[in-house]
Amino acid sequence: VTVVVATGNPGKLKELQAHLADLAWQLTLKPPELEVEETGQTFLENARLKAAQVAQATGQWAIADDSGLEVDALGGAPGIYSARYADSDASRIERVLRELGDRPERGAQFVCALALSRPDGTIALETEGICRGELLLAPRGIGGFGYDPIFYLPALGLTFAEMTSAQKAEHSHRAIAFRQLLPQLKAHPSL
Ligand code: ITT
Repeated sequence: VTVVVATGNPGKLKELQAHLADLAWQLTLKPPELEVEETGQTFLENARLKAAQVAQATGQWAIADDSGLEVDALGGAPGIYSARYADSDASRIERVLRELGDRPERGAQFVCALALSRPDGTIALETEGICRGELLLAPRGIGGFGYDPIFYLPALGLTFAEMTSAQKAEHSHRAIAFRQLLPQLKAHPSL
């Protein structure tokens, strides 16, 4: 079966392709001109919107990921606005660090919602994964994308940007979401 990976974010796309590599799916890219407005109020709502609209526009199954960083001391910001918080990864990181300042409360979590749509735009499967960590005072590491350089996992003593892609693929919010979704994808009668 052909499945469209409904993202325009190259860092995310790479990780989604890696998580989906075990399935016997033919993965295709979202047509770049196809942009979905994220009008939802939650990660899951936005993941559903993106999957459904890309599926209907292409006539294929589509999988979407809506994700972001929730900072405890900022009341969950940037949350679903993570991609819209500033116009580059560096300035997004700068803004979060500036708003958090040197507050001792450093807790944060990454959230990843995944939704799989049938070609008609109805949602077949969905799930959400959460990874808790801490925000550093300054970026560390060059791997990954987005907010990875400031997101620190005490259990590994590394930021997401200091991990290998295999380590991030084992511990991330996306990994946690896929661990729940993959068995359902493999068992799905139409896939
Ligand atoms: P698509 O909607 O086209 O998939 P996007 O970048 O707009 O791309 P989102 O709306 O889901 O996607 O925004 C997610 C943002 O949250 C993303 O741009 C990053 O800034 C951040 N983010 C999500 N997952 C991340 C990860 O694994 N590491 C670092 N930052 C991440």
